[in-house]
Amino acid sequence: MQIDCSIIGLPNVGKSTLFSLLTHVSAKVANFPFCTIQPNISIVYIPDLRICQLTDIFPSHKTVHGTIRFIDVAGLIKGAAQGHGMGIQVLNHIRVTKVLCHVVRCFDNNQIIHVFNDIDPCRDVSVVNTELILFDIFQCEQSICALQKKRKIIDVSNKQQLFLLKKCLECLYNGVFLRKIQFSNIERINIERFNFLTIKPIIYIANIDEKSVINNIYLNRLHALASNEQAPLVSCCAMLPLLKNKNNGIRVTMERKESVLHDINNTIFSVLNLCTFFTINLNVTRAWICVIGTTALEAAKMVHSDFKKGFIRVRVIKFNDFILYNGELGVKRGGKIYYEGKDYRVEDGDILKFLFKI
Ligand SMILES: Nc1nc2c(ncn2[C@@H]2O[C@H](COP(=O)(O)OP(=O)(O)O)[C@@H](O)[C@H]2O)c(=O)[nH]1
Ligand SMILES: [Mg+2]
Repeated sequence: MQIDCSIIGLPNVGKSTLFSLLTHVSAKVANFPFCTIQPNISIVYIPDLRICQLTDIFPSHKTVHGTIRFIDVAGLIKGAAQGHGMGIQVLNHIRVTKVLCHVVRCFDNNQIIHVFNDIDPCRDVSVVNTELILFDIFQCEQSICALQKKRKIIDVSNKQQLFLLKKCLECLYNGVFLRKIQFSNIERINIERFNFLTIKPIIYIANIDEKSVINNIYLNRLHALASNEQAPLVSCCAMLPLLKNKNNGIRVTMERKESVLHDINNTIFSVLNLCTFFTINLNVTRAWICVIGTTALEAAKMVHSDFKKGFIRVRVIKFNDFILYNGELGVKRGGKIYYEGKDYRVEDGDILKFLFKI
């Protein structure tokens, strides 16, 4: 499953700096708004120590980790939803992503331009969030119009769509993010195709300065806002300082980079409700990312379309059993191999083998 994550926020808050930190791809960074014009896109591997533990016991030629694709876009300003400052292009780019990482400036530095000339994270968040809502209102109104034009050939499903869109529009007019609304399962499936922005989970990323890690008043304010919205907040220093001692300094910087990536990855997993299952054979040990609750049949399709077509059953070994019993043979002797049907719900750490007929 492809996980696309966009990095959004006001201009000049450190989005591209964070993107470079996460992806090791050097994006253009400069101290002026709209330095980023075309989106920067890069895929990063999700480090999962369990893969090493598996290959220690059962070596394979190659290992494949799960991935996340990060998309760093131009900054959003007031009026973006009406097209100011490439707003429409930016908002359209983020429509196709699954989660929004919203970078908020939480550091003082007179040398770094702020579009409003002062630091106020809650105001900054509100400016960007307003544009997200306005863009959704625009999309929603357009979709309602298009459906109403089809009125003469209206069928039950169109009626349902119309009802659903009107429900969304009312919430948006009241400034309510669509992710706050309780939708039925059917409504959730129907609404997916509209790619609304405010239905996507948001992760706030406080870009703090090394000097103000402790007692950062901006961070405290942002914390209050995020917990009020029940949105996760990750704090990091997007621009890691170059440390004095050359060798030791590089190591510490790498560790910090990994810890930022780790925090953001974990938060993405949590907001998107994701888990990892594994497949092992002599050629490759591979981690697969799926939504918690994915059935064995859907998981089979992810691995190979033939596995779904000819699905018979799935052999499940729990990761902890694999380690405890030192591999497949031990697990077998310990009676810890399970065979499940197509409706089995995959759990985090499952090692799956699909049995299928051609
Ligand atoms: N002091 C400090 N400066 C930063 C930090 N993050 C970014 N900057 C600087 O802020 C300016 C804008 O950064 P950039 O990543 O291009 O911002 P973007 O427009 O949001 O992509 C650049 O001069 C960066 O060097 C940070 O954590 N601390
Ligand atoms: Mg940028």
